[in-house]
Amino acid sequence: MGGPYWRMPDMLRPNSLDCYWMPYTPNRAFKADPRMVVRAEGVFYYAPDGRAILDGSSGLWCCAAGHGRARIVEAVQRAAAELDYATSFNLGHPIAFEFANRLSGILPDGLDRIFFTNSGSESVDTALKIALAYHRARGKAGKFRLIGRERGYHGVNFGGVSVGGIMRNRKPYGPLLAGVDHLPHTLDIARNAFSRGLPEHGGVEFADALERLIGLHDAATIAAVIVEPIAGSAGVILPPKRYLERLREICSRNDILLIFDEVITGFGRTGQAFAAQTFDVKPDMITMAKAITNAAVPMGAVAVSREIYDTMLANAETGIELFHGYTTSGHPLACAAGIATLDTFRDEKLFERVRELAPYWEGAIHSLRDAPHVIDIRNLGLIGGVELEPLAGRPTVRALEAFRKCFDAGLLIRCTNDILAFSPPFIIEKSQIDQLVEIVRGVLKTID
Ligand code: PXG
Repeated sequence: MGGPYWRMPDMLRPNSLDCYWMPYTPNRAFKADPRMVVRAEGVFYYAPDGRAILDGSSGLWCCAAGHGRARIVEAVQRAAAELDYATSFNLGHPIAFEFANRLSGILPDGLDRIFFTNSGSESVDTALKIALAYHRARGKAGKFRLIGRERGYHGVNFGGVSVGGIMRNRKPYGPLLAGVDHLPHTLDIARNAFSRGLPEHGGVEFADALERLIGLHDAATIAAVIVEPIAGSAGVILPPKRYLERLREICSRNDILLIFDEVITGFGRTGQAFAAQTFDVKPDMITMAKAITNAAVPMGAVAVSREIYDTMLANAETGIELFHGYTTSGHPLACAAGIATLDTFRDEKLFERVRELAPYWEGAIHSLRDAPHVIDIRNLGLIGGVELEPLAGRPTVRALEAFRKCFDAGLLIRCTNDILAFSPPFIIEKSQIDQLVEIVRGVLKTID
């Protein structure tokens, strides 16, 4: 075994890989042939041997402003020295209020009450609980049902897995939450392959599946629908035209809350701060995480409509209106990182940059259409998905092989099923987009 990991200086190399149980990783295979990074700056990671690896996935849809941003680093350092920690239960610290105020400034109008969490998974479970508690506060405790979507990913906690629609995330964990149902996913390669931006076909008909679920369960039992405006983890699945608008209409007509899970699409990825703005559809809650702090410190949040917040407060006769919260909700270091991240997005006009780069990105990624194995390409903002024909009888193998070979060729991407997913930092240059596409093209030519 002579890979880069084994060439690390002894001082840098951990003495054993055994103790760390890595998440979402085949641990045995990984530890036999580890891939490591030891540093990051701008759009590059650096391997132990000093090799630069172009970050085609912003870490994991996280580091939208690029890596190692001095302003964020310094803000976190200052915050750590000033107030390392304070609880938010019945005690305030100014920076949490300040960050919530700043977030409200980039959210859709009226979605400006912010609950802080530490991850996307916690944001999702928080939003689902708020939905149930809100209906109860209005005297509608019978609205308990939660509707997700096939192929949806809403994190790994029990609520999120229950409304999620990825079988392997659900199967080991028993019956999950009761009272959950799922909409069909919106991927329709037969009709929409190689769409640029939003697909043309199926929007209204996919959304109308919600009418059927209402027919089955009765709207009086349904609390909320949760969807990712663009499904990320399942492999970049875009909403066909009119889909989100139609879901909004049906939810409003039936007194059902609509939750957008914007853990991936939030913070400029689609060219506006939130996909709700890009698509001009206003949900009742937005969940977020990842790029909220450029992932420099873990954090998540739920933006809640005033109507929900005011109703909860008005109906809590005395005392606490929401029995929910985390020890590290509104952590000072995370809030400091978040404010510095918003400053960076604003001062470097990074959301505008996404809008400017998007047409170039679209052209570049769609140039892979003729590469071997490619059966669909999907894009929006600075998001791209390239779907490969699965190897006969061996699904996922081909994309995993592409992922490994891209890494060896100096490019980090994501793969899921047989889909390659791309989400580069917003500071990527056009020449680096070309480099990314050429590495993928080269790799696709070499795999079976
Ligand atoms: N919702 C959505 C839409 C997500 O994409 C989560 C919730 C959960 O966030 P946390 O912070 O709890 O992980 C996510 C996470 C991938 C990939 O390969 C994406 C995520 C996680 C792991 C892999 O695209 N997104």
